[in-house]
Amino acid sequence: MNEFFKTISKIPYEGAKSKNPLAFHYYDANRVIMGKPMKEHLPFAMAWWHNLCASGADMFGRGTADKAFGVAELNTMEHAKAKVDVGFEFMQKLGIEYFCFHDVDIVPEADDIKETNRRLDEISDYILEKMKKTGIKCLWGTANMFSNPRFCNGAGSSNSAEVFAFAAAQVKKAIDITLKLGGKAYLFWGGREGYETLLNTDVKFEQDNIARLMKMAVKYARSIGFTGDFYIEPKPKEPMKHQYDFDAATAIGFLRQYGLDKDFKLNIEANHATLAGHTFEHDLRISAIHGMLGSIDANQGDLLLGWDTDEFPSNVYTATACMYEVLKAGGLTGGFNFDAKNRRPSYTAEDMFAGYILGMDTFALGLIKAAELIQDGRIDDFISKRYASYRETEIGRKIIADETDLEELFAYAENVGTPNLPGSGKQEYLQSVLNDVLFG
Ligand code: XLS
Ligand code: NI
Ligand code: NI
Repeated sequence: MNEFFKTISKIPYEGAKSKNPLAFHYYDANRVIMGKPMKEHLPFAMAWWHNLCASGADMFGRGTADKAFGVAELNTMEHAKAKVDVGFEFMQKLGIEYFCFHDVDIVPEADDIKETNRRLDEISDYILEKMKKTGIKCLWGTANMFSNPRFCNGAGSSNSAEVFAFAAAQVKKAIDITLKLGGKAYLFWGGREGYETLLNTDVKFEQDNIARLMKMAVKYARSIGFTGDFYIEPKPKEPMKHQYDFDAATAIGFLRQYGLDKDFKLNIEANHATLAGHTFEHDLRISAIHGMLGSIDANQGDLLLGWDTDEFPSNVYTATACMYEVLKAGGLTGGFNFDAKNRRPSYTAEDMFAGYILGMDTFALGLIKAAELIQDGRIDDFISKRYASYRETEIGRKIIADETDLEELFAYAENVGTPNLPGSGKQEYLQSVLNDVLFG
């Protein structure tokens, strides 16, 4: 295999003082934090689609980045193989151990599904060889059921039974390939599983059908020996106005309603949480308390814009809050997939590395600071004391032991007459604690 990034060698860790743009400043793979090396806390993954396919095209102009990777004809199997070569070189140089893919990222889709499936068999053999040589693994696979025009009304939620059948066929093949590549999980992001107007939509029918497709996927995958998790990746809008998997809480309700909660967990994407009007850490916490925090799409949005900008994460406050949730949850069974792309004017090969270095360093800093915050203990201590009245008073103990009722609490309140205020929330003090840990 020819080296593609000839001027870039393996990215070293050089520490925060280094001015080398092609070095890690915080991500030190083997540094032990809370008993585990950084690389185990942070199983990073490369997103095939942004890194190897997207060229920066938007609705106002064509791409700026050359993702031909030296191949004369785009969207050929030769091009698909060049992406594999370049992708594995890229991951090796960054020390990234996982990748995530959609079916149509790894091969060009043909008009006839039989030919697409043949191409998928061919490319997955090629990928598998590279995986064996490098030790790089698959985090999750998925089927792209939103780009092709047949999915304009959704996939599982389509009004057309024929489209539903094609969605099912793609899911089957994508599960086959994910299993073949040893993927840890299989993901559903319901890109067009939503609607624009109730004037043409039967919401209940569509949701029932999405669940049918997911149940078939679980049944089939288990029958061929796939033991990994399934994921739903919630997103509130874009491309559809109303998306059925609005946020973590909505997706959890859906999974429970249809009895899918034993097989599924959530893949939380930072930019999707903020589009839903939540912080990233909110959706992580909601997933974690339900035992459904599976994996993370690590990126960030722009709060001044109303769409999914998929930026490389640079915000250390957010990364710290995220890693605090992850550490408290005991780590991820999945990983951190950089569902992120360079800004359109950052179109060079070096920019591809700069994006990942920024993202990996930001999460490394977040991990270091989250561990310090936990070791500092002031936040945990404050939260514990804030609820102390349920442990330290008789009435509190009765409430949480489910040993009281409205009549008794009514009598209690009448007896007290006027309650004490519940104690200061001390938000400003706690924000100072966070700043002390981050910058002190
Ligand atoms: C789009 C989603 C998508 C999923 C995979 O907004 O983030 O990239 O992660 O289909
Ligand atoms: Ni997204
Ligand atoms: Ni995503």
